[in-house]
Amino acid sequence: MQIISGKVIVTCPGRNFVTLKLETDEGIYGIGDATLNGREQAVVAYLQEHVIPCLTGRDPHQVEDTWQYLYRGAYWRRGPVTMCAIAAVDTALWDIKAKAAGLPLYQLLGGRSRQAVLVYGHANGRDIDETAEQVGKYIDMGYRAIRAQCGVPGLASTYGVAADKLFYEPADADLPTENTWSTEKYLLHVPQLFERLRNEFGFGPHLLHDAHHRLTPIEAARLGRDLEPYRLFWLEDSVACENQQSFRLIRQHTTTPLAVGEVFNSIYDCQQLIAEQLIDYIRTSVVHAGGITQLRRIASLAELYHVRTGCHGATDLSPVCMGVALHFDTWVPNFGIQEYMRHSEATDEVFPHDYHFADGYLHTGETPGHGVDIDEALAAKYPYQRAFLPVNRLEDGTMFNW
Ligand code: EZ4
Ligand code: CO
Repeated sequence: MQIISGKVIVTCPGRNFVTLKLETDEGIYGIGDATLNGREQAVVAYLQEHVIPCLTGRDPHQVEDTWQYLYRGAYWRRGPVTMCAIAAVDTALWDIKAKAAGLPLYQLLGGRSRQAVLVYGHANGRDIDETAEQVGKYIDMGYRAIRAQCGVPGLASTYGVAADKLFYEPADADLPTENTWSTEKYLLHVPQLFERLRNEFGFGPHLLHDAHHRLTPIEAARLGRDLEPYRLFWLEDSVACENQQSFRLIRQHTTTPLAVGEVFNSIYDCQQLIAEQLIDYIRTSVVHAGGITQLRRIASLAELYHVRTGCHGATDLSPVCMGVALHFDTWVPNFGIQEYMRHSEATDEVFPHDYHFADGYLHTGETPGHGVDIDEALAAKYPYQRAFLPVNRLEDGTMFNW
């Protein structure tokens, strides 16, 4: 079999998605997600100018060799743009291999390790009452795990909280929206949210929280300690993690489980975090961490150190990424949980897929390949619309982490 063409499809059914489609001389094609939120066109150019021309004529079955070719062959290693592009190729090749074998992808990875994939949804509200109401709705929908985010008194907007709708979509403007932040106000408020949620819903449902890289290590240690009575499933992205040593200090002070890694693109981004057992969950995703080929290496490293997986699954990761993640989750021995924000109806129509939600779990399908396709005619009806993630400033105007 030979790869005969590669095509990049950009579509915006409510938000932007970049998809790679690789075709072979035997009529089998593969699909990969290449979406990098707010930086979509950089990956498009990387694929079109620097990757696709090198793929024509290659044997699609050589997934590992192609990964190494694109990673080592660029000379310039790592980085989100590069690794998204490599992920898209890798995913499309795994799709082709599984279709050629007539098997769902999880069978090629090692087969089924569990019946279904535990997922968590996002509850958010402008205040504690509204967040509690949303958590109740998720419980009613059957969710067993829920991430809770809440507006902070005195701040006009907070990460994770929708302004006018309950469906949260942060990449919301043609130029970056400006938000304001106060760590002091936030740290006082969050424990009150979880006190309320445990009082109202008990300790049955798993509760999670995302600090979105906004704390220093000692602030994260404080928050982790304050949240201990409420037994979180995890505290996510407490500090920005370019410096992996930061987690040593947090770890010394709290038993709240720690998760990080949605922005990581390399196994080296989490090498120390994992090997020193500084975290409990690694959040790397198929699309942002170089595809199945690197993600399973990360998971295997993590398994040695009691670290479990918790793949990123926000709406900016397309249904293609979600479908592949579910095959990975169905197989990976050290599975923890999968993030699952529902895509809009328009998005689900553009990307027909065979996974489904029931009773708090996502179930992967049995279609050969990863089970997600793209309707190109429908995709063409939704042209690209530039959209940025917000930026964040402290109350005195200092540029901060969003
Ligand atoms: O802000 O995916 O855990 N989920 C998150 C997401 C991220 C977006 C960024 O593109 O933190 O909401
Ligand atoms: Co997050």
